Amino acid sequence: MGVYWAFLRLMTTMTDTQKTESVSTPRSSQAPLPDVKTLVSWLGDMMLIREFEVRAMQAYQNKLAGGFLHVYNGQEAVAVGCIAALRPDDPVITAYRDHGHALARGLDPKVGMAELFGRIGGCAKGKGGSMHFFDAEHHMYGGHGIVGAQGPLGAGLAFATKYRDEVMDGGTNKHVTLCFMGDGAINQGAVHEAMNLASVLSLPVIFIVENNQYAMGTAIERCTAAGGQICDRAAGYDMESAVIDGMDIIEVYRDMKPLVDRCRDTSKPIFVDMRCYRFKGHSVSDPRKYRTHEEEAKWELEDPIDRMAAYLDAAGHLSRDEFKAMGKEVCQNIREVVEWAKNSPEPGLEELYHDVYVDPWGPYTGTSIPSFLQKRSSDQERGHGA
Ligand SMILES: Cc1ncc(C[n+]2csc(CCOP(=O)(O)OP(=O)(O)O)c2C)c(N)n1
Ligand SMILES: [Mg+2]
Repeated sequence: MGVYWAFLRLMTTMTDTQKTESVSTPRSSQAPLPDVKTLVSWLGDMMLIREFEVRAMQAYQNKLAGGFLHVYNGQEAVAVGCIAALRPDDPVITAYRDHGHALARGLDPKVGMAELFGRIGGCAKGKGGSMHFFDAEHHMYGGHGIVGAQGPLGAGLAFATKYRDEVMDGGTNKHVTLCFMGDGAINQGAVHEAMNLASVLSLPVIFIVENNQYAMGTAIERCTAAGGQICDRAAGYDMESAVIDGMDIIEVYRDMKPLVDRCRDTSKPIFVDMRCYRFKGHSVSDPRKYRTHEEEAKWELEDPIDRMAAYLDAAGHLSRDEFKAMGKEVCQNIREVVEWAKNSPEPGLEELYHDVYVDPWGPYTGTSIPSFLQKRSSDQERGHGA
């Protein structure tokens, strides 16, 4: 959070093309803001996600975390602002850059960090890692590593809630599903099938493209036809769409809330082009040679945490000293999170085949059961298994 006042400068230096505005949500229909306490809590949530990611990267370099690691630095306003527009029981699903969404949804950061470290205390008992954060209690349905895979799943979640709400609960309840994806996912066939089905079946789902302008090292204009106007694709599915400035949590919330409310009321899908930028590489091992330092520096001036802190300060809601104190508290919190995760044991070998199929052996009929599991398997066959 180096450039605290940067956004004020940015306001005077941004060109018209860099500014985004909602296509289908006129300013007059923006939602009013909640109370100050809630606004400050959004800032705290974004700071928590940022610090979680900073410590996750350190842990990765120290070999405490393995596999892949895709951090969310720069995009915090998207997850926190969108999820603030939901009810706690609305489903959320996303891709592999998923830590921010899970934390914004209420996942205990200790449990998230333990998942990164491959420990039993993790949300998937350490077996999923960074790309597979899952928290059914908070209606966070992953964490998906296949680009675009969450598109059909998001439509399916919306179908499930609609069926339950309308058929089983007699229309007394209505849910909205948020299906986040990267800009790289919009060229996946499965996403288009899901959008078509969502429109045809009138499903209450909002497809939110976190348009950070790169799919791994490939810039959107190099791999996506008409990449500057991806909302045009929504028109092909007779779907309402909006462009939102994803670097400003106030804008995210004020634009998203009416969309969420409308989706809940009408049970019609919506498509959002959420303009944002990831501050770090695609994954931690990405040297970022496909973009310039100047470009990165320009976008860092839009840091969503600094912008929110400056907004609260200018409005007289949070002084700079109070902001610093919040930062210290978050750092201390995440230090404890890392210690907790380190102290969580690794899962035992017997966990290897658990939670894969409902029946632990699934369709397995072969003879190559690992020796350490042979006793357990024969116990199960005799009906003594867990
Ligand atoms: C179907 C499929 N193809 C390719 C990959 C390899 N891959 C992993 S991430 C990625 C880029 C996705 O970029 P984007 O959707 O913009 O998400 P971001 O990383 O920017 O959040 C690719 C091509 C994959 N995981 N799945
Ligand atoms: Mg991207």
